[in-house]
Amino acid sequence: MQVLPKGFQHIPDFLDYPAQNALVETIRSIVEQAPLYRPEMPNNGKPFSVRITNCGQLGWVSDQKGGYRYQATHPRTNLPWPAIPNELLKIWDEISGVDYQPEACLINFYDQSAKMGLHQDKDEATFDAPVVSISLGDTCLFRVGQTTRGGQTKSFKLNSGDIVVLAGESRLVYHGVDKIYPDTSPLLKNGGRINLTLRRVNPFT
Ligand code: MD3
Ligand code: FE
Repeated sequence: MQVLPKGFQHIPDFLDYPAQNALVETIRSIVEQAPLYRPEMPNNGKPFSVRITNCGQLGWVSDQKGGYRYQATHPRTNLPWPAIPNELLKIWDEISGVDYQPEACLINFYDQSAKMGLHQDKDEATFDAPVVSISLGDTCLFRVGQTTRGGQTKSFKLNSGDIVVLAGESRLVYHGVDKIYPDTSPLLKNGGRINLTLRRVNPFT
C-alpha cells in the first residue's frame, strides 16, 4: 500500500557543507533586514514556537486580526521583504521542474523545543506549483500524512542539506515537525534548525 502521495520527493544531502554554510550567511543577512518574529494563531492569538521571516515579493504571515495570509511587507518593520537570493533561485531552477520563479520564501527557525503541528499549506492562490523545502542545522523528526486529516502518516528525519519537493498530489498533504534533535549539526553556532520553503503564491500566467 502506498503511504506517500505521488510527487513527494526527499533528496538527502542535496547541499554539501560549504553550500550550507554559504546559505546560512545569506540567511543571516536577510534576518538582519527582516528580523525573525513569532507569528500568532488566527483563532486565539497564541504565538507559534517557531520564529519566522520571509524573503520575496510576498511573505507568509499570521495573526489574530488577519489570519493566515501572504503580504508584501514585514508585519513588525512594515518594510518590503528582502529579495529571494540568487542561490535559492538557482536551487528552485534545478529542482522545481517549472519555468517560472517562486514569489515567496518562508524562513522558519526552530530552537530545540520548537515544533510545528500537522497542517496543510493552503493559503496560496495556486496549488499547481511545487513547494521546495531546504533544511539547515539540527536534524528534525518530520511527519507526512495524506491529503485528509487522520490519514496514515510516515515519520522520517530531515538532516542539514536535505531538500524535500512537494509536487502534484503531494502538494496538499498534511505535514509537521514533531521534534528537533539538539546538537546534531555544527552548522548553526547556537544550534537549532532553519527550514526554507520556496513557494508560488499566485498562478503563473
Ligand atoms: C509543503 N515547514 O513552513 S517543510 C511550513 O520543516 C512547513 O519547517 C516544515 O511545513 C518545516 O509550512 C516542513 C517540508 C514540507 C513538507 C511537506 C509539505 C513542505 C510541504 C507538503 C505540502 C506543502
Ligand atoms: Fe507546511
